[in-house]
Amino acid sequence: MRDFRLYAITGEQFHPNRDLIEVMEEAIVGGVDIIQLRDKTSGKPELLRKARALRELTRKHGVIFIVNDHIDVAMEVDADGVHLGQGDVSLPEARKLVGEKIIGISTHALQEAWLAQQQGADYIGVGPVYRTATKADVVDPVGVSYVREVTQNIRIPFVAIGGIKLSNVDEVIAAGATRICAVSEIVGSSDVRGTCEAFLSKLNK
Ligand code: TZP
Ligand code: MG
Repeated sequence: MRDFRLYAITGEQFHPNRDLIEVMEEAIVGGVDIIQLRDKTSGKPELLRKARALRELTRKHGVIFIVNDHIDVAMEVDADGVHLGQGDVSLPEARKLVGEKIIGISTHALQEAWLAQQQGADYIGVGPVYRTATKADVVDPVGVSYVREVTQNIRIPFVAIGGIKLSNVDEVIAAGATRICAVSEIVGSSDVRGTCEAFLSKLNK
């Protein structure tokens, strides 16, 4: 897959008065190079509507577009890929369905990271690094020590996620992360573009 540095995931609960597409476009202008539609509440028609709109937006800007959980939606809107958790359909099963599209896998321990790498994941999520209120089915934070372990042991691209803020990202970068993902810190910001630019300037140091 094409490499990326700053990964934004949708979280509409963090901008109740702003339009999804407007917020994600601001993130793209700020330098986000991959976007994931993550929506645990909408029904299929609503999901498809959002996915189509985000596909159009990301195509216009040349940004990678990933759909969380819903392989059918990803295929229907021709997203670039899907992101799956440990409890979702297995990677080999997903690969049969998506072919060459990107498959990202959430991991919380080195054993999961190894398996994802061995099974052909295109990238892995590494986290939650810090405590986060964004994910309901919370796994305990894995800390920057897991970021360090993955940096030292895993060859495929990884993105650090979970409770990452401008105020703590330096520590995550120091542990070896070169790609960062955030939900609330980006889409909940009163200056989405500025927040993305600030993340990138830290990543580029
Ligand atoms: N997966 C691991 S942590 C997380 C997901 C989707 C939520 C991250 O949200 P935030 O607001 O950046 O902590
Ligand atoms: Mg999932």
